[in-house]
Amino acid sequence: ETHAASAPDAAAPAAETQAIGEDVAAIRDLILAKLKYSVGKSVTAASPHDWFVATALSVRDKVVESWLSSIESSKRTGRKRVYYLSLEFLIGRLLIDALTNMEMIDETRAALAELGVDLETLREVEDDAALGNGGLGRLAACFMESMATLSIAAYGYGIRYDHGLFRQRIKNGRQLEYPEDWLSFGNPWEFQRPEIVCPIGFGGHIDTETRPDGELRQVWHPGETVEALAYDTPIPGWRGAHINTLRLWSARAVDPLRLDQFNSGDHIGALMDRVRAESISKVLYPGDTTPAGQELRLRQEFFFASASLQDLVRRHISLYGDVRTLADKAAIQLNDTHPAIAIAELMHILVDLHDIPWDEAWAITQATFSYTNHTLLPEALETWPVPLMERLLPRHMQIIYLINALHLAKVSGEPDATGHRLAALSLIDESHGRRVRMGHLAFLGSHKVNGVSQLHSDLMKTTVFHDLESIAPGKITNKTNGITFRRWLKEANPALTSLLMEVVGDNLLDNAMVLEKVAALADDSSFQERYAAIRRANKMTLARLVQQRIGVKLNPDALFDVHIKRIHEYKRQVLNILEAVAIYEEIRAQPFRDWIPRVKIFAGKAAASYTTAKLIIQLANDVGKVINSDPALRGLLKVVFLPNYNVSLAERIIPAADLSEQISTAGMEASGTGNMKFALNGALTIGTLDGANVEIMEHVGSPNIFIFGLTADEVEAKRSQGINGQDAIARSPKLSEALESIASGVFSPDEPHRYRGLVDALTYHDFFLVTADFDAYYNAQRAVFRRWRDKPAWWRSAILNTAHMGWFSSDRTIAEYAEEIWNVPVTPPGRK
Ligand code: NBG
Repeated sequence: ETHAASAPDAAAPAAETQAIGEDVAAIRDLILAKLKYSVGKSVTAASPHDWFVATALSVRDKVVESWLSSIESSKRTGRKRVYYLSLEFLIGRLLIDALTNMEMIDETRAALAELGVDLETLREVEDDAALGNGGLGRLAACFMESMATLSIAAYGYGIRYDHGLFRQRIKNGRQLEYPEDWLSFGNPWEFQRPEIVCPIGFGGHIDTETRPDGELRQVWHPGETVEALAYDTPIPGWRGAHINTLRLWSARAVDPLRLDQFNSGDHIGALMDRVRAESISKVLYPGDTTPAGQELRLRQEFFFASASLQDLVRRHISLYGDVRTLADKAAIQLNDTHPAIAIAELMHILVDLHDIPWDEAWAITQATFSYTNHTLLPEALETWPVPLMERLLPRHMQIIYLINALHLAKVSGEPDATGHRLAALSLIDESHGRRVRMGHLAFLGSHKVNGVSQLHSDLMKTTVFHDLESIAPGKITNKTNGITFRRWLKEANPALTSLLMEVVGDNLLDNAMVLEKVAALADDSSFQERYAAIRRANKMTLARLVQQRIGVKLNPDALFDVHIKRIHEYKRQVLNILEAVAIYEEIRAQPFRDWIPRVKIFAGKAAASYTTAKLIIQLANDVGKVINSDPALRGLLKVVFLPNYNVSLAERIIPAADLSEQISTAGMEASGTGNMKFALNGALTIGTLDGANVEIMEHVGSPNIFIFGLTADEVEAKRSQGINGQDAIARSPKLSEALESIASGVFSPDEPHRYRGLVDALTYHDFFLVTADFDAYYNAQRAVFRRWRDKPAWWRSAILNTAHMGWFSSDRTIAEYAEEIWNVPVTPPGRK
């Protein structure tokens, strides 16, 4: 059987220089060797997946060479290491990324072509590593790439989930969740490290022992032990000069099987311990609506925090001999509160296992840790019930109590120490049952705490961390998020990258600030034409994909208006759908006005238990179904929902977008990073003054972004007056009509009342202020139309967006963390 992947012009080897020709031949031979000896297939029998694995293994060899020397050199020079602890790494595919960063992509493409294989086909067969939910996980992946690019000796630590974020299917307009299975064909990028195994304890009891020096020591005897097994993935930085490690832990039972039980005939019972242990690394974000689900989530957090801490302390001691110098040689970044239990774990290691006095241990801990907050939404600020902590992690709960007692003792002497204030400062929330506040623990155990955009960092000081900030002024800093331009410009939009490099030079990916030079060409009509032609080609490609996936035909000359991200009420997909409905009715009423053909593109997943978000997905699909099949529209408006949004789909959609929807209720989106990817690729933003939109506006200039709606302050003021939407609806005929048609079943004739509840909520309890912002949004969309009609003005704005987005490179963000939080040097990339 043959499944050779096809190449368009396999027979025509490129006319390269001699050196490149030799490289191509060497790569070709290496791929052939990998196919034969590592995959075990012949050229005639190889499937596209086999070719993918062979190609991945061949570039991996180059990566490994550089990886081993990076590790050696960090050891030799005694460099301080950065440890990025994150429950999520939303990596996506790695083949094009590795080839790009190792600067082997053109040669590999040519080598494969000589073999009759198309690299683009191989790109598509790789499964996304979807070990994250959304922005937080993708940020971790961009940061890993930038830390390697800047030659920081960094490790990412996380969990190797057997099943990443669920696969989304849309059936009858509804989201269905299926398990994702990225490891089913193996993972050519990772190395299992069977020798690196950490025991992770849970439960049990604590004994008090007397140390030889007469001091007391607490000894934790866990009731249950699970093993954490390491898998390493090398992460190459740009130009491949430095390679870091992403170490992911997989859970394993200490005994794979109870042999006596198995032999006595209880075949399933004999495996119970194993199933229970392995469930820890089974799935990303297990549902936490049940107590069992909550417990599993806490087990995951402790499992990976403890394994990572044991591993990095062991490394430190083997290199430097003394755990007390940890803070000089290690910086640990907590990506949100998910790994915050690591603070108690380090105290346990220092105090209980290394006999370090408490105060000294606490000083080491604070100097080592720092914490990034990614949301102010109350439901996302983690707290754990005290009884659960006491049962699962009895010693860590004791440690948390002691941290809290010392902390409260310190503040209770102050004149303003009212009971109210102490309750707000306490690590234990006494108001909803007794719960441990993980954000407070992360704050107290860190020397720096940061938000992810200027607005968000400012709001942290006035809201959730108001009281803590007052006892530690200056601890909260801002580190506005960024994105890696290697993936989000070069890999996603190679044609645009080449055009830009013609203007700014080929060091664009070394120093993104050179993009500023492009601004000079914003009004140059021939440059505008070339820029626009690239967009058009990207839109054609996307239109083909949409046709393939959902059978809807798109007009590539229509305005592509794109809203892709997790589905959440605060992100206000509903506001966008309402505008679509309003325009739909207007076009039907006046079909021959000079309408601008437009395609609204939605994609995103809803949490499996989030009923309203799932209903919003259904609404988008229902509205699309009616609009797309209405002949009266003559194709002037299309609404499409692309299923199974992931990193790879984002890489296809973003370069084809004309308009980027960033329309969250102001004050609720901590930063956003999709907003940066779109603006870099030249989509204009329609958005609120929320998260990093504010800073994007400052960089691209307010004429080149469509800002509308209530500000964060106005949202707060408005909410305090009540969130009834009736007045706003009464004032806006377009809004009331759109709501009425949705509520009456125009888009759900099979079930006319499907959206009654949704519309009622907007009318009487509009917490996200959709109704309050509707008219402003509608008008901003009309301003978008006016700009679109003036093509030179549109392309000028688009080019200026690209030109001024250099600051949003994650290289800039990471350089700030390195200097102001981690205290480690950076080495900018450059030609070797
Ligand atoms: C998300 C925010 C985004 C932000 C990313 C990365 C969580 C908890 N937070 O606005 O919602 O861009 O983090 O910082 O996922």
